Amino acid sequence: MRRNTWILTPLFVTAIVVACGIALFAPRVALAHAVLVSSQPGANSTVSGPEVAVLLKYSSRVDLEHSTLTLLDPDGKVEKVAIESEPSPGLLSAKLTGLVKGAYVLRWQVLATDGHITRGKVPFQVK
Ligand SMILES: [Cu+2]
Repeated sequence: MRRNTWILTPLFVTAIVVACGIALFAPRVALAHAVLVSSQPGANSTVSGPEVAVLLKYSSRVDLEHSTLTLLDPDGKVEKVAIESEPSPGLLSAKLTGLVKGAYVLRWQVLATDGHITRGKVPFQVK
């Protein structure tokens, strides 16, 4: 019995340290890279053209110089969209102009301050 206790104790301590390490560290890693929290236009929403203001809110600050927006129009043409500004950390603004009726996909790629690139898309309709 006593010998078993001596063998198990270091393992048990190691297990606790590892579990705590995961519990403390994992959420920080998950929060550090930029995840899209909300968008305007909203995903799968319908908006009025021909001008649409874009606001993309991320979970962390992003590097504007290494972040890109592109727009896929109803004809299948892809166009680069200029990011206008970052009104607050992690919030990107842009303006879409000359939109016609149809289905669009706004694609985003951002570089977060932790060095991770995330990307995604926001499909929307113009009525
Ligand atoms: Cu990250």
